Amino acid sequence: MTSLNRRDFLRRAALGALAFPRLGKTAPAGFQALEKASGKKPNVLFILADDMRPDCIGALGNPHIQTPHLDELVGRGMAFTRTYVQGANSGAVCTPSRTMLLTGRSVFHFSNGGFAKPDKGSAVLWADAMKAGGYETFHLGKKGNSFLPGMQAFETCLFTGEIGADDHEVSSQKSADRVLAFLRGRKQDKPFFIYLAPPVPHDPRVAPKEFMDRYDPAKIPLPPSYLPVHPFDNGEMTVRDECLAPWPRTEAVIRRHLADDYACITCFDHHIGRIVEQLKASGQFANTLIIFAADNGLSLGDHGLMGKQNLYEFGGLHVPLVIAGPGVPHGTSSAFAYLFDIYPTVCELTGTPVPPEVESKSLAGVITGKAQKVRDYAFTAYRQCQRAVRDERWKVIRYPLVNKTQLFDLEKDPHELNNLAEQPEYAAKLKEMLALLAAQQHFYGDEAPLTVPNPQPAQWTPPPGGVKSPRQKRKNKK
Ligand SMILES: [Ca+2]
Repeated sequence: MTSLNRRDFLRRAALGALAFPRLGKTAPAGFQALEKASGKKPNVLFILADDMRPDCIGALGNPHIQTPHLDELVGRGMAFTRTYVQGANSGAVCTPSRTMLLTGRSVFHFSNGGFAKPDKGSAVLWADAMKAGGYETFHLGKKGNSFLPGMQAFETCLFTGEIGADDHEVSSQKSADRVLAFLRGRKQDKPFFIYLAPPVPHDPRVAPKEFMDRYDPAKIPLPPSYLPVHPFDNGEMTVRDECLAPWPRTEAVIRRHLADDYACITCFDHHIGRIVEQLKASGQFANTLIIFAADNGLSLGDHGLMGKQNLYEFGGLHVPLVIAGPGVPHGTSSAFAYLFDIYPTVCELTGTPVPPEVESKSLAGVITGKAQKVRDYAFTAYRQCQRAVRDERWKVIRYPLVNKTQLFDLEKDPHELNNLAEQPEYAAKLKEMLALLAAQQHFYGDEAPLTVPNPQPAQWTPPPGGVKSPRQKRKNKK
C-alpha cells in the first residue's frame, strides 16, 4: 500500500466511510451479535505466549498441567485446535510469526524475518487499524525477535525490559501488574485493545518456587513421539533450541524440561487470572473479547527434538488459540487457521474495518456458525529445508536438502510415528500430497525448490561432545 493509500484508508476508516470492505455495507454477523449483547464495541485483550505447545492447556485434554484460568476461557469460548504459524525463514521463529500478526501480511510477502524482498510500504499495521476503529491501544511485550514498527504503532508501547519483566522468573507477574495499572488508570471513553506478549514460557524455563514445586518430573509422561535422537538431518539439528538438552535426550532430562515448562505456564495462567479478576471487578468482563494464543509451538523431546524449528504437529508451528467473549459461542473448531488470522478476526468481531492489504482470513464466520472453514489445507514452511501440507487426514513433510519425505495418516497416527512415504501401497497418495504441496507453494508465492541437484546425506549423528548451548557459550566467554 502506498503512503497515500494508507492515509486514505485511515481517514476513511476514522470517518466510518469504509464500511466493512470485505462484507458489503452491513455490519458482519459477529458484530451484530456483539452490538446486541453489549450496545457498544467490546474491549480486546490479546495474550500471546512465547513458545507454547497447543497441548499445554488442561481443558484441551492435558490432565498433567494446571491451567484453571485458561480452562475457564476454553469453557466459555471457542478453541481452534488446528492453528499454525504459516512459516519462518529464521530459527528465531518468533520474528516472522509476530511480524505476520502485527501486519496481517504473509511470511512470503515481507522482508522482516520473511522470505521475500522488502515491501514495507504495503502493510497496514494491526495497531493502526484498531486505532482507526476507535480503540485505545496498549502494547506490552518483549522487544527482541518481533517487529518494532508494529509494536511502536501502539499508543502505549512498553517493552518487558523497561519494567524488569525480561527476568523470566517474574515476567508473568510484572507484566500483569503493568496491565492492571493500565486498566485502573485509563479513561473509560474508548474501548481498549491490549496486546500482552511477555517472554513466557520461553526458556530459561524458571518460575517462582511455588509453581516449580507443583510439578514432579517423575510423574509427567513422556510425549508419545519421544525419541533420544531425531532419526535424520532435518536441516536444523544444532540450532540454538536443539542445544538446550544434550544428545541423546534422556527420559529424565525431557521430564525435567516438561515440568519446568508446565510450571511457567501455570504461573502465567495465575497472572492471567488476576487480569480477568480486575475486568470482572471493574464491570468490563462481559464486554471484553479475550484471545489467547502463542507465537510458535515447541518440541520437548518429541521426535528427539527440543525446539520450534520443525513442522511436526507437536513441534514448531502448531499453536494454541482460544477466543472468548461477547458474541463468541462455546465450542471447538478444527478449521485450519493461521495465527495471523487473528488480526482480521478481531477486526470483524469488533466492527473494525479490515484493511484490504491484510492477507489472512477472518475466522468470525466460523465463530458465528456461518462457515465450517476458511481454507482447505494447512501449508507450513521452515527456511529452505522443510515444507509441509496437511488436509483433514493426510500430511506430507518434504526435506529437499536431504531428499527425504515423510507421509503420515494423521487420523490413525496423530503423533506422526509411522512414516508411510516409502511403502509402495501409499505411492499414489504420496504423489497426490506432493502435488498438493507444490500447488500450495505456488498459491502462497513460496519459491523454495522441493528438490535440489546435490542433496546431502540424510543420516545424522550427534556431534561428539555435543554442541554448547548459547548460555554455555556466553558463560565460557566471561
Ligand atoms: Ca517464540
